[in-house]
Amino acid sequence: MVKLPRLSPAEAAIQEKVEAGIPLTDDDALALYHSDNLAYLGTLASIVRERLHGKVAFYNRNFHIEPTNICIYECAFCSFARKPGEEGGWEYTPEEIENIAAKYVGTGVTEVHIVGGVHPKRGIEYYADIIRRIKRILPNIHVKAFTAVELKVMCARSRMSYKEGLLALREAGLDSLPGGGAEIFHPEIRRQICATKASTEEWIEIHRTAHELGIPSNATMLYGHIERYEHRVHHMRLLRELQAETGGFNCFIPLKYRRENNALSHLSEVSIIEDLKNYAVSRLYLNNIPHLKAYWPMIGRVTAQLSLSFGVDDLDGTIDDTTKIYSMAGAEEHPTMSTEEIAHLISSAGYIPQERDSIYRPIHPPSVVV
Ligand code: V47
Ligand code: SF4
Repeated sequence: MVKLPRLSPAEAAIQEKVEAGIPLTDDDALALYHSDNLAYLGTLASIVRERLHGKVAFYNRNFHIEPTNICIYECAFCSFARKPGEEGGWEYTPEEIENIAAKYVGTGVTEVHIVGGVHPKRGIEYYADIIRRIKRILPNIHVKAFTAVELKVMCARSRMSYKEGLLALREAGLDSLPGGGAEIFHPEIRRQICATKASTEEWIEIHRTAHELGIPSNATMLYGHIERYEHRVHHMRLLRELQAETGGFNCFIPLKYRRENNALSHLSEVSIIEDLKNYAVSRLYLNNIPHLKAYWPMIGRVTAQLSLSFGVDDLDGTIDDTTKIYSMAGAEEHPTMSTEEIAHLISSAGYIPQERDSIYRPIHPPSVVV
């Protein structure tokens, strides 16, 4: 008879903490990252996931607008950005953005996610105008817009503090902030992959300011490039600390580095095993962030399904997800999934599909696809 591996005393001690709801230490998180026992990681992460959300897996109906890919920065992992005048660049006019929004009238979408390059000339007034135009066309839409990286530059351009800039955008209809631009907070890595854009301290300060104004936000982590496990744990520690202070994060989204068409293309992408391990450790360590999201257009449908058994409770990316950030970096070319398809993907993995709004309130009873 094959002998199943027994848990080491260290693994058993972590399990006891997880069962008792005791927050894990940085060393615990590192030990989990170094574990090769995927079944153990999935089982532990599922204890937390099911304590918080049972067998429910959320999804929402959103669409993306990327107003421009013109960017003043040159992040080493980015396949999306172009310099002004460079081939492949785009800058939508406000009217073109209105036309994009108009396509979604009557479709049942509840959220628009707006994120793009950091344009050299556009300030808060420009982006506030865009939000107002979208809300005139889709009055009930939730506007989740602008990373801290974009916000830092638009506030500076308009000579506003973060608070003034966020208040002006909220006045125009901004509802929450997406989690992008966080990448890896540790200075040793940030210096190498995105030295010049918003620093760790600035990213944290912008999210803190948003939370203090009652604007919720998400947080991301770009993993699987030159960082080590220690850097991921440091990244999540800063997020856990800010969450303990403000409670303003809705969800955490690990973003897997994709290698095509960027300055880090010589690196290989990490395996599915690493993806699942990373979801599990994130769920276990970030005990105070309620939701863990998998962005399926980037990892593919199969890994997204598996991720539900490694701590993930939320799958992002429905309707026709036109985002180019990932398709330009090697992810699925045209990532579209209908609401029926995403609900089926969830139920066939043994979970209960639940459509949500942007602050995780259920929209219909579970499993009802309207
Ligand atoms: O900050 C850029 C990442 C982010 C690559 O808040 C890459 O709900 C992988 O933040 N390989 C922007 N990732 C997108 C983002 C996001 C996505 C989905 C949902 C939410 C949310 C936020 O995209 C950037 C960067 O970390 N990114 N290039 C790449 N080659
Ligand atoms: Fe610009 Fe964002 Fe790309 Fe960095 S990741 S170069 S800030 S678009």
